[in-house]
Amino acid sequence: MYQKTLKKMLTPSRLYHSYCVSDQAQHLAKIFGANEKKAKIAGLLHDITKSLPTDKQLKIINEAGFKLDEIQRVSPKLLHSISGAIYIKKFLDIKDDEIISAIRYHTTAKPKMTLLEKIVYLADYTSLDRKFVDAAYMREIVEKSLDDGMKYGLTYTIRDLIDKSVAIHPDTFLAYNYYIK
Ligand code: DGI
Ligand code: FE
Ligand code: FE
Repeated sequence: MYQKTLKKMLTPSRLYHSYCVSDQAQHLAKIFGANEKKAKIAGLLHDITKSLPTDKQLKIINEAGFKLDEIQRVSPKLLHSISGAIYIKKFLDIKDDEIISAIRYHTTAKPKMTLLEKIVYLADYTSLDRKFVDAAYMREIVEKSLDDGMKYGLTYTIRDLIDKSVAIHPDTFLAYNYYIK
């Protein structure tokens, strides 16, 4: 599914990551009773524009009439979730708003996420290709509770962003405030 597009769009390591996230998203969908097919597709396509240079991503975003906010304009890593959501709708003819939204918010997260949005966000952290120290521990948390997983993932992300001295997007800290409760 979407193999040609994925191979054309992604570097080999990003392609491998996408397959791993797809598997993990399907696994989590099975545990939590979400739509497994949608989870599989959203996982597969979540980073579809990640290997594109920034100028190409900006072109996709601008042509769709999407206005970037102040933080998005200075944070290249935030662009691929926006350009990815536009890309799958425009070029892959995906009409499912749940899949589109799961890709749109897979990097920052946001408050009150849907089951599929949480699954894609967390599959991205807990896929088998993730080797960071906490990945195995986080895999255990996530299989018990997606909301505990969100709390853990957002805490980890915000710490990491502070360590790197980069801007924290409002969606990220609003999600953090929502899920630490
Ligand atoms: O695309 P992946 O690498 O698989 O994972 P991702 O989509 O979660 O992207 C992670 C990157 O996004 C990581 O370098 C941190 C960055 N990021 C996440 N939230 C924010 C952010 N960067 C900024 N500047 N602000 C955020 O709120
Ligand atoms: Fe990503
Ligand atoms: Fe990813």
